[in-house]
Amino acid sequence: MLEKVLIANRGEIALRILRACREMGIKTVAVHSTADADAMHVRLADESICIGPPPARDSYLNMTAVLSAATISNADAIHPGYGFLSENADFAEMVEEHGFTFIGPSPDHIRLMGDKIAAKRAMRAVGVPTVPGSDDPVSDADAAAIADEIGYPVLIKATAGGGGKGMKAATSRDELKSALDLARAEAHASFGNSDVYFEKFLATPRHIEVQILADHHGAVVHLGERDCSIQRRYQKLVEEAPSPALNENQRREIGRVSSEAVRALGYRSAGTIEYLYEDGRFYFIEMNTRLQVEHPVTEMICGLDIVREMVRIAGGSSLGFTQDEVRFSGHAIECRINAEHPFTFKPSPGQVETYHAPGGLGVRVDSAIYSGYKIPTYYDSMISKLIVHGNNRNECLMRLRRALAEYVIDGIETTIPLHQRLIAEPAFVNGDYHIRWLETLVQRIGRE
Ligand code: MV4
Repeated sequence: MLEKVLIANRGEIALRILRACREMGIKTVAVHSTADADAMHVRLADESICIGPPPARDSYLNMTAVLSAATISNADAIHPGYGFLSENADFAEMVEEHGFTFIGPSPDHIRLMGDKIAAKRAMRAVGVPTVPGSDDPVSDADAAAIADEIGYPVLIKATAGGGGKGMKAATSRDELKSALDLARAEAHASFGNSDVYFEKFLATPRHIEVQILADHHGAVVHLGERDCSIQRRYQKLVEEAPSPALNENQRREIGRVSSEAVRALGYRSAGTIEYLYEDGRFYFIEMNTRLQVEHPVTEMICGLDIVREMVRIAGGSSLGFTQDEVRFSGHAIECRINAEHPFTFKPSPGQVETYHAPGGLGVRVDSAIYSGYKIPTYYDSMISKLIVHGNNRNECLMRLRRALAEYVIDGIETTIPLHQRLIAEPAFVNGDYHIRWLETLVQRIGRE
């Protein structure tokens, strides 16, 4: 069993991992930049080590600094959280070469899923439906013929992509050349690789993802799906589980297909299979080989601790339960609260004056802020996740409305008023939304 875990992250996810470790009797080591000397994860950890100056590339992304901290503190394992080094296959490899356990999947699986065409091919080979498309890098010479075959509108995606960078739609042959040039330029600038592939463009799909856990001994379970369609510029704002769009048959099918694929690929640890869902059909787009921001909605409906399972799996333990023993109960919604103006999204760093988090039955707050905390400008603007559980979606919404009203964060602007507005919208109340819906709501608010 692991005795000491170094947490290579900051903010709420560092606390989340620290709490899981503490419950398991595992010692924790926090790392931090000089900007985070007063951060909550540093205060709560058993030990802490400063790994560099404020910019992430000089601290949280500095692999040598993180590995040195693990050596100095005599940690057994490293949990990367999300973001930063969490999906860096070279880092996972270095961690293991230095004799530490990487709390996550194998470097090979991280690498495979980082290459979007390779991931898509691998998934299709194990029976997962994918969006119709080229499945190979497209050359300038073949572009028009391939687009004609797929049929417009066509979406051009970067092979090395993810998160929407280097993605461009073309609605006709006239637009293809300029969209292709733009996509290649953006892909080159973002990833140093201008390879792109084509897919049929789905106009208003939902974004539905399936949470998986797999151990070193061949056991795989899925923990159901999350609907993450409420997003703006590829940043999710609200996630819920289960998806209001799926019926029980579709739910069983997407879960079964996802677990079988993960079993066939020999994947281990926690992972998420992302799909687009439109007109009753789902299509694989990407697999995330990390713990995700929105994992709590899944925990709330199945009563499991995903971080604890990741740590147990990394330590070599078997999953202690089977698919039949996973029991789903009720509904959960997460609101990501950012230090931003609620309607213009302008960042609002600064000092938190009064802080009072909501509580009571079915309310969970994952946050690392406190009264008097000064939010650094260097990192992500997400300062809290409010997660609410109810016996059904309606009860969950009533409780969420109550919890948002109770939440006090003074001294900075936050996105709480946007969440209050959003959950009052009839389309949201009815579960009738897709990946473009929030953008239209924001435009509507802008005109008011
Ligand atoms: C798509 C798509 C429509 N059609 N692929 C965005 C980032 C990357 N993860 C995949 N993405 C999309 N791929 C086809 N063939 C629309 C998106 C997309 C999206 C997907 C999931 C969540 C939010 C999104 C927002 C805009 C576009």
